[in-house]
Amino acid sequence: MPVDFSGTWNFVSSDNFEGYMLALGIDFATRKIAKLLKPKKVIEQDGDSFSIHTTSTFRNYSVQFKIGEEFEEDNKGLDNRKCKSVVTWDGDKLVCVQTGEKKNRGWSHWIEGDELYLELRCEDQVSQQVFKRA
Ligand code: VL7
Repeated sequence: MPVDFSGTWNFVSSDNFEGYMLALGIDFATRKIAKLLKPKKVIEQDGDSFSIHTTSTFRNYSVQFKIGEEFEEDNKGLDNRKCKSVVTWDGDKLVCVQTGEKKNRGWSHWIEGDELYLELRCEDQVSQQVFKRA
């Protein structure tokens, strides 16, 4: 049985989100707002199908995918760059590779106890976010 990421997850903490946003070329004003946000994640997992909704008081972002199936991602409201994304399992970790203009771009999700971890990667920057089950 694979891990079940389904549920509502509330923001706990993050580190180096600023470095990640700088690597993505996010402007100063947007970064100042974005770093204060405490986003919520709602994840629906049905077999190999996932939807991840990230919501905040400033911007929302949603993505749907099936494990192993490449999809076009537009990152609308984030850096607005398009990339080809694919999500696979690495053991109990969900690993997304986002191929496009930015090197080494992607993210991973995993669960430890009642906490959801998100590692965001872009170029030489790594940011980690922690969420707790609502
Ligand atoms: C993670 C933000 C910075 C622009 C607004 C910030 C709004 C709330 O990749 C993500 O999640 C994955 C894994 O769960 C699924 O899509 C979204 C947020 C990355 C990048 C760009 C700052 C402006 C944050 C939507």
